[in-house]
Amino acid sequence: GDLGVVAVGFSGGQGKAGVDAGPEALIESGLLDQLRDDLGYNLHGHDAVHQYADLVPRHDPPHRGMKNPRAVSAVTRRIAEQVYSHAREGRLVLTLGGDHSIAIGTIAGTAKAVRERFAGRKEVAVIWVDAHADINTPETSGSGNIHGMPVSFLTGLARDSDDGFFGWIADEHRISIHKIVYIGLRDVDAGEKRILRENGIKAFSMFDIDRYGIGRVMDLALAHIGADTPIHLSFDVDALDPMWAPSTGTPVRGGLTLREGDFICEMVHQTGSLVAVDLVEVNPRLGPAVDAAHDTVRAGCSLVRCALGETLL
Ligand code: DIR
Ligand code: MN
Ligand code: MN
Ligand code: MN
Repeated sequence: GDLGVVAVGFSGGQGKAGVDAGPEALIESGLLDQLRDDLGYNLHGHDAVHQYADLVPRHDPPHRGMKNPRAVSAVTRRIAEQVYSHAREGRLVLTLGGDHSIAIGTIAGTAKAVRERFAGRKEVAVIWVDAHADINTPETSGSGNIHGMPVSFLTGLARDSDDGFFGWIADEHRISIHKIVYIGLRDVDAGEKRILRENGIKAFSMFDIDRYGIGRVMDLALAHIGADTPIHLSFDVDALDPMWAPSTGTPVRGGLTLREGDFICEMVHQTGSLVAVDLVEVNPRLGPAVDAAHDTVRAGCSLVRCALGETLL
C-alpha cells in the first residue's frame, strides 16, 4: 500500500531539547527501509525531516499560561495540512515526532480527511497510548507545556478564538469525546482525572492491564470504538516502561512491556481500519546509560512495524 510519511523535528510542546532529533534517529536506524523493503510500502514525503523554522517566532511569550503558543499553533496547523493531503490521497499516514503536541496537527488532519471520505457519515476514532492523558486545558495545566494539552484542543474542551492560538481548529478537525480510548495511563494530573470522569472518557490504566491482561483490554478498547470505524493510533513511547524506552522526556516507571506495546499495535493493525499512526516523544539525547537512546529507538521501530503489519509468523 501507499504510506505518507511526515517526519516532524519539533520540540516546542515541552521544555527538553532533543526530541526534535527523534525522527532522524528512527530513520537512521533503518525504519523507513524496513517499511519499504520488508513490509512492501510505497513511501511518500519521506525525504525531509521538517523543522518548520519559518513558523517559529523569535518572541513567543505565554498565552493563557501556554508555553511557545504561537509556534505550536502554527506548526500543528501546518502538520494538519500535510497529514490531510496524504490521507486525501488514500494513503496511510505515519508521523514521527517530535513531542506529543504535534498530535493536534496529525489528528486534525485525519479527522478532516475521514469526514470527507465518508461524506460526514463516519468520524475517526483515536487510540491514545501513553503514560499521561495529555488532556489538560491551558487552565488546568500545571506546566504550561502544550504536549500535555492536545486532547483537550482536539475534543473542543479547550478553545481559543484567535487563529494564532489554535483558533484555526474547526469542527471538521475535531474528534468526539466518545471516540477516544486511552491505554497505559499511570501519571494523570488531578484536573485531568476530573475531566476524564466528568466526560465519561474511556480509559484503560496500568491497573486495568494488570487486572484483565492486555488481550482483554484491547478487545474492550476496540469494542468501544466499534467495527468499521477508521482508527488513528497515537503512541507516546513513554507508555512503555523506561526499561524498554528510557530516552524520553517524562519517563514513568511501571509501564507497558515492549511485547504489550507491540501487541497493541498488532491488534490495531488487524482491524484493517487503521488510517494513521503517530510515534512521539523519542528523545535520543536523554537517558541514563550509553545504550538508552539505541534501545528506545529500537523499541520505537518495533512499535511502528507492528502497527504497519509486521507479524511474528
Ligand atoms: C503533565 C505531564 N501532565 C503536563 N504530561 C506529559 O505537563 O501536563 N505528557 N508528560 O506527555
Ligand atoms: Mn503524550
Ligand atoms: Mn506521555
Ligand atoms: Mn509527553
